[in-house]
Amino acid sequence: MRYEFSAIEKKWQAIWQENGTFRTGESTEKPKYYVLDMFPYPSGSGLHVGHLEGYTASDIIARFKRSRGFNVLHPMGWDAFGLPAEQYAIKTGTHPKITTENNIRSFRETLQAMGFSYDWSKEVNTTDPAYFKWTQWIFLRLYEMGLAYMSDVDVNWCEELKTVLANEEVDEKIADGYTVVRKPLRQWVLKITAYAERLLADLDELEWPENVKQMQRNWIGRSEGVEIDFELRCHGKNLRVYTTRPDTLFGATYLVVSPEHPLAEKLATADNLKEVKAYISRAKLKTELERTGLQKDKTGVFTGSYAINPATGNPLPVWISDFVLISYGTGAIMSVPAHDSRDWEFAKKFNLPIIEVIKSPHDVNEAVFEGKESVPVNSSNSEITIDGLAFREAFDTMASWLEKKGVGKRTINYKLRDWIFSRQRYWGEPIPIKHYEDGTLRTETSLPLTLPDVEAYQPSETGESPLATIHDWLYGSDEFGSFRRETNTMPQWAGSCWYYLRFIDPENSERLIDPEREKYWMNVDLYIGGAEHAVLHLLYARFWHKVLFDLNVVSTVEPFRKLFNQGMILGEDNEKMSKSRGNVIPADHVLKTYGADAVRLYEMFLGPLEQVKPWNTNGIEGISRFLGKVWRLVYPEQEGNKAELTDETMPEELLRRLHKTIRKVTEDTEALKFNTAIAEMMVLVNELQRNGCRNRTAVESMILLLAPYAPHITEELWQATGHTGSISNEPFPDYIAGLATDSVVQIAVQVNGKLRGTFSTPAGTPQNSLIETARNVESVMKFLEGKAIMREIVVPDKLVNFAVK
Ligand code: ANZ
Repeated sequence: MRYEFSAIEKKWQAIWQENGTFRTGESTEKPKYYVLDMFPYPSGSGLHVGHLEGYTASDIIARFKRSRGFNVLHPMGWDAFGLPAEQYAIKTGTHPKITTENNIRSFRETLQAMGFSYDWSKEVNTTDPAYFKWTQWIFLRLYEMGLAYMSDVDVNWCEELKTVLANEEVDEKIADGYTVVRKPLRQWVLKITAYAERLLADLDELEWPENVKQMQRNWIGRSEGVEIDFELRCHGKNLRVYTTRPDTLFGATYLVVSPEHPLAEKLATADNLKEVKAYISRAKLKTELERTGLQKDKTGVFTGSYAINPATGNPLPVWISDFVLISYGTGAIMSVPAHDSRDWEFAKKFNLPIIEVIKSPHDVNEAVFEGKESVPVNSSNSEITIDGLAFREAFDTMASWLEKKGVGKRTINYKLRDWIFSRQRYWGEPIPIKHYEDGTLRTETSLPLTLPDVEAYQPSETGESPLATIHDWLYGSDEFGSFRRETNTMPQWAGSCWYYLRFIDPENSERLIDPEREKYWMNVDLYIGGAEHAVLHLLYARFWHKVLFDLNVVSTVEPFRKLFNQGMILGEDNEKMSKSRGNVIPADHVLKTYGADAVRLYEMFLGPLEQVKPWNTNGIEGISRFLGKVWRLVYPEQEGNKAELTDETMPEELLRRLHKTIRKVTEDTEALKFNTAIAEMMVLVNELQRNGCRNRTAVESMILLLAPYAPHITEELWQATGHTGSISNEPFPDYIAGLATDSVVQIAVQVNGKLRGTFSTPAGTPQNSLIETARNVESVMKFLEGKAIMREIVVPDKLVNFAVK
């Protein structure tokens, strides 16, 4: 019989659906395993082969864990609020709900055609009022806890999209060609900074890729420093700066404040006022990136005022420059041009003094010397000296001296900023807050607060959301008076901050999640997704999770125990797949041509899961041939009957090969090393075929090993070999340890760490006899002659090393 993937795949997908094969078990007696994908945004362009990579990986794990006796939760849903559906609505007038529904249908079909073993009864959709009721509920808890507040903030305003962007989104939008400017707007802000320390500390415990943890650490950006007061001459006031380098105080030769600093204009003396004012208004027009970017040309203006350096007693000129940000530290700095490159450039441009205070290998007037490796010099006064001290000691000595004098205070600063949480959009969760005429705010009493229908989706020029035009929805009154609803909606990140919880209990209308279920299922054991979410989504979700922990809604402090980033699949041209490049390989197309099992196997065989790798259509043909060989283990002839499987004994070598394969596939699958597991199965299939093997255990074991990878063909063959019931309910095969090792191993013999010979020996040969044989290997003997053997080091089955003198 021929292998007709298309009929077979459809047949089994229908059976799985009908029988609810992948329904999550209700029993809490089994150990649980929660394996989660980063759920997709259902875009209009559909899924491409890149999307399927991570989903295939998580599906293999889900199926593997089921066959290892776990109760597995493997759900799927839709992160469906967001800009593209709204942009499409602006262009076509189609309600984003309609677009979203259509896209979801097409996404779901593709995922089902891949044979993914999702429990579809747990599907969630962030735009469903039954879902976002709870997103709004969380917002109200944040509000009550003082973690959601309104503030006039300088926002990142995107001119073309007419909306505010999060700091985290700015770079990407600028790269896409949008214009982003700073502009003050009244916004909802979430106080993620209150959780900075916990977000940082708890990273250590997570089984996440080190680079992702590091990116989060950098984003949080904890720094230890000192705030130092410089007494302003003629003002009777202090100017407070933040520095991480109090050890360089003796080298501070001028001070700089941000243009937004409350003292900036006040510091201007009459002579300088005009220029200062002009500078301050020019700075407003620049974006943060333009100000802090690596642009060489520093700008600035002298205020005319001076402040006293507490270490030297010298008056230092106070400047204004836009490279100092108001949002960090105190918005003012002490400049140490000898040892900070920005300060150095500024000093060169405006001819300010440069004083070496860290021993430098070159003249600091010629080039800056940064870093903390060297020691302080020129750093003494009548009360203190830090000359010659190492950084830490110099820092502490100086900090303590400043504190004792009452002009300094140790502080910790974070780069992390509070999260600007409102968007001037239609297609998002309405923020459930009412504004009363007297200026008070109250929370909506009945959730969900749903979106009204609107005629036009375009945000207004003033930056208000289209909701502001729907008067029926907008205005109302209750016992507290007349109110106007909040017209901002939540950003796209909101729904994905907690969706992993809703999958556990999607139908619950009473609570966000049932506490018993939460205790059983959390944490997520394995979370698979793209590295592009290293900071944004993963940081926001961790923040909300910690808030929910504080509210006793969840019992764990972190949501995702283990994270795995799949490497991107590039187009055949080695470039990132994108519509504009025209190199996108749509999932539906390859599915039709090669079938789900081949696509699944092929994507996993492309290379290590975490690596970036190009698609290569030729490679998939090889996988199809492999599936053909598997098929012929049971159906050896194209037109003929099934093979008779027997209990014939297998040759020793083949038996060992079988058990080695089971062991390797078990271990590699567990470790998400799918490419090497597949390679091992290919070897076994070749060997079985070469030996014309009809042994039932061998053939059935091979089918069981392949089942998580290629679920359709293996179901079909499982049935063909006389079984009823789904192969998905079968346990993964076990190996016999004694048979799963090599029968003969190669031992390397070294003398003083250099390879001098090898020999073969049965696996498990005891140490003494390994040493004995090694000593007598001819090529080794001459290196031992006349030498005293001080020590033998043995790695069983691998190596003997003689340390000689
Ligand atoms: C003196 C000094 C000497 C500094 C030196 C650095 C090197 P991190 O480590 O990132 O926290 N700084 C402080 N506030 C600033 C602001 N609002 N805008 C721009 N720069 C600011 O950076 C802390 C350092 O960045 C501080 O330490 C300060 O410069 C600068 F050899 O003070 B330093």
